[in-house]
Amino acid sequence: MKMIFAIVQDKDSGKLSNALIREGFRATKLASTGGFLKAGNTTFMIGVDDDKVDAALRVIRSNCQVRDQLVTPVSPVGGATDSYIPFPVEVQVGGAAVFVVPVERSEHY
Ligand code: 2BA
Repeated sequence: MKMIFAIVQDKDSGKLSNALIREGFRATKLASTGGFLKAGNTTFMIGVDDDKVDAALRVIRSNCQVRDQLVTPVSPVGGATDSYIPFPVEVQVGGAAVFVVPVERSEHY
C-alpha cells in the first residue's frame, strides 16, 4: 500500500475531490500553506493499493492546473532596504506536488 500526498491549489481542490470519489478513491483533505508563497493550498492524503497508484496519479494530473502567480518579495536578498523597490516576479505553481510514500501497515476499525 502507498500513501499519496498531493499538494494542490485551492482552486483545484473541489474538482479533484469529486473526481477521486467518482473514480473510487478514498481521500482526506488538509488545509495547508505553501512555505514560499505563504498562501493557502490543499493537501490530499490518498491511501491506495500499489496497483492503483498510477490510476490515482492520472486523476490528480488531469484535475490540477498549472498557473502563473505574481509574488512580490518582501525584502531584497542581502538586506539593503533603503533603495529597494519591490518588483513582482512570476512563479509557476502546480498542477500538483506529489509524494508517494510506502505504508508499512494500515488498519481500519
Ligand atoms: P509554495 O511553497 O508556496 O510554492 C509555490 C510555488 O513557488 C512553487 O510551485 C514554485 O514554483 C515556487 N517556489 C517554491 N519555492 C521556491 C524557491 N525557493 N525559489 C523559487 N521559487 C519557488 P510548486 O512547486 O508547484 O509547489 C506548490 C506547493 O507545493 C508549494 O507552495 C508547497 O506548499 C508544496 N511543495 C512543493 N514542493 C514541495 C516539497 N519539496 N516539499 C513540501 N512541499 C512542497
